[in-house]
Amino acid sequence: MAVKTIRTACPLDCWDCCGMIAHVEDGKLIKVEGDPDHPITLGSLCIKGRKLVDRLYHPERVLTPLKKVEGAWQAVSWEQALREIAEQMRQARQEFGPTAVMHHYDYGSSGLLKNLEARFFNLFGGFTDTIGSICWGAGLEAQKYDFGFGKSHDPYDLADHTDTIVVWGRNVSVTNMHMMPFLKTAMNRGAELVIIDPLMTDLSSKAVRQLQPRPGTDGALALGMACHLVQTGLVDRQFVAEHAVGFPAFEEYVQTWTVEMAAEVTDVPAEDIRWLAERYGSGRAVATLLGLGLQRYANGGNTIRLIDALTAMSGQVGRSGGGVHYANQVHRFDYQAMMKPEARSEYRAFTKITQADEVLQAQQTDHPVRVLFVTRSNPVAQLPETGKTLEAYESIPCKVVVDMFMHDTGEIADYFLPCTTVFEEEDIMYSSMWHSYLAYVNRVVEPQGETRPDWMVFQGLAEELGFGEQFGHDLHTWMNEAMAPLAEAGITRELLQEKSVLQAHQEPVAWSDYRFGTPSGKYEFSSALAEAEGASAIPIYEEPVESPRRDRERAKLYPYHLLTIHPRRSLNSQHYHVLKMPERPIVEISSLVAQQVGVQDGDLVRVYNDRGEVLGNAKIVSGQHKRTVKIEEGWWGNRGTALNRLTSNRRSDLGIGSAQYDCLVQIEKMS
Ligand SMILES: Nc1nc2c(c(=O)[nH]1)N[C@H]1C(S)=C(S)[C@@H](COP(=O)(O)OP(=O)(O)OC[C@H]3O[C@@H](n4cnc5c(=O)[nH]c(N)nc54)[C@H](O)[C@@H]3O)O[C@H]1N2
Ligand SMILES: Nc1nc2c(c(=O)[nH]1)N[C@H]1C(S)=C(S)[C@@H](COP(=O)(O)OP(=O)(O)OC[C@H]3O[C@@H](n4cnc5c(=O)[nH]c(N)nc54)[C@H](O)[C@@H]3O)O[C@H]1N2
Ligand code: SF4
Ligand SMILES: [Mo]
Repeated sequence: MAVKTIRTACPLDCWDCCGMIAHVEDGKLIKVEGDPDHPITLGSLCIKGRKLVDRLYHPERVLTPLKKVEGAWQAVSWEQALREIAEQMRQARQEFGPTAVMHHYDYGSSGLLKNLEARFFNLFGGFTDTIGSICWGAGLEAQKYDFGFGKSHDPYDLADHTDTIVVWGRNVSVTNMHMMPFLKTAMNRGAELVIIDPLMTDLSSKAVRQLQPRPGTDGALALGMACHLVQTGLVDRQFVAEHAVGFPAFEEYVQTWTVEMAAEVTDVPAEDIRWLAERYGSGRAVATLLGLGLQRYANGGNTIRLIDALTAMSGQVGRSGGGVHYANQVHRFDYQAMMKPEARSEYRAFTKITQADEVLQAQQTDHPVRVLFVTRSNPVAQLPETGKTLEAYESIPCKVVVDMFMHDTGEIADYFLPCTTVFEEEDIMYSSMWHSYLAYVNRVVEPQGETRPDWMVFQGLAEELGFGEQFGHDLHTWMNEAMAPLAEAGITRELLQEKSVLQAHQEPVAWSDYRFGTPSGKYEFSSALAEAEGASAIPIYEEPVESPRRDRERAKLYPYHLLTIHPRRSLNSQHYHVLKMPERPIVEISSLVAQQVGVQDGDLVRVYNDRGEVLGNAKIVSGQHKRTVKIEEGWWGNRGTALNRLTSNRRSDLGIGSAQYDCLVQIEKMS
């Protein structure tokens, strides 16, 4: 039987959004490879992309709708499941209004058609939404104030024109591996690498220097550098006068700092702060690659604003080889056409991060939550404060999870509706957090069992609820509507399907025209919009909440910073069941921590604070900031480790983001 190849794309919530080629034999997907014609991902896939095939055919995949009856799952027909869920929704709406139905989602798959979920809830009359982003919300909001929105340079600009690459809180080789060839090209040309990360990364040995701030203090580091630029006359006065507003106010604040103060706050030697500041102010090109690690703190939004300000005042914005590479919000779809917000009569927004508190509060009022839908997400594992999430969800009488596997969230549901994987559906991927290419997803194989694409699940429910016609049924029509604004760039659905990959926006150097998206049209060191929205007009430094400088008492009980960073081999919680995993997580600690708590390599340890505890095996590593503890996130509670029992559900300062790394713990050896 001949092998057929079909072009598609990786749906995972990742920096890279790879083009993929699926190899199909006799109706079965035998493997996927990287698409060599994709201009950024250039024919390689990571293990997470390749393992999607294992997820497709995994024996534990749920293939029929399930209903929980007296604590046990029973297979039911789609017809029964949808009829009963629609009935629960109708009752909830009748008694308490449409906001008694709540929807939590994330980006387990980032297909364009996944946005039809919102169309369904809006046509229902409204719902309780969860807003903000547990992922990158703080940074997006920060860049809204500074630049107007997040826009990154083309990676080829970095490869060809950068002199110094500062990787700031991004674990490039692990989470963004397709950046690596661009870094290598730049370094082969002579560009130098600087890492700013409390932990050692694969790239650390390639760097000319690594700065290791105490977790959550990068804002102070940026301020220390800003201070040195001011003191040594290295500010780009032309940029701040012609293309920016608010620099005098920011400069005044900067002058309340000294390099020595920054060194004391951050644990980074003053000499290193001066050295890097001089690179920024040298007139040569410095590209800053921001990650998400440094913003998962209570001060995360201001941290990003302070780094943006450092790059702007040193003349690195709008120039080739420079720039702040963070997000690339340039995919201009018409989401409104797809989601129909005008159709709803009521709406309530909880935040993704604090939804547990808000649900529990709502249950005491006349507007409780009676039905919960969870799509593309595993909130019981991934939201902070697992204990609270469980309590809140338990108070909701009808919970519907649309997913592929019985994970921690599926387990506590009342209905589990099985959806297709990317290989069994047609869609468009636009999910790169970094580059500006769209990719077409062609259906590769027939759906397994009775699985259905999410849109079909919601269409079925819409029919049960009497608004099937308004919901519609033609995926190409939905795609065309959403893609209308892209016609300007010459992109249509047909063309994208024909070519597989197209660039949504071409601009090698972000902001090179100095026309920013802010209200003033300039770069804003001081933002009236931020102030109007309740934030500080200029970016400021505040200590993280769980910090020995801010809360001595807490730090006495829980002296170490816990960084639950993204796992090397899994995309969040999605691959743990297809990987060969140790029984417990590895707890990486420095020799100082090991000595203080009396632990040796391999010992069973308990990592704990007042929110919860987790067991793991200690691994003593050298080089990391000496008071940090690293555990990779994504573990499943139903397989023994609920890591987010340790983290707090406090919000970041801007953008309703997560502060999951703003977390102090203690460690003890178990016998
Ligand atoms: N393999 C893999 N790839 C992924 C994912 C995955 O789960 N696995 N997840 C995807 C998703 S959803 C996302 S959001 C991205 C995340 O991509 P990244 O931003 O790379 O991910 P993080 O793991 O949050 O942390 C990045 C780095 O920040 C460092 N860090 C932590 N705290 C601080 C701090 O206070 N200051 C500084 N300077 N650095 C700090 C950590 O040590 C870590 O090396 O990756 C995507 N890609
Ligand atoms: N402690 C700690 N916690 C964290 C983080 C951290 O760094 N540390 N990182 C945070 C970040 S950045 C993120 S982005 C979140 C991620 O939080 P989540 O998005 O909740 O996490 P995932 O594990 O990626 O789960 C996605 C789920 O979507 C399902 N899925 C995949 N495709 C589809 C589809 O087409 N339809 C439907 N209905 N379901 C689908 C998958 O099977 C999986 O169960 O976690 C956050 N949580
Ligand atoms: S997870 Fe990211 S790097 Fe891996 S295949 Fe998917 S898009 Fe590419
Ligand atoms: Mo994320």
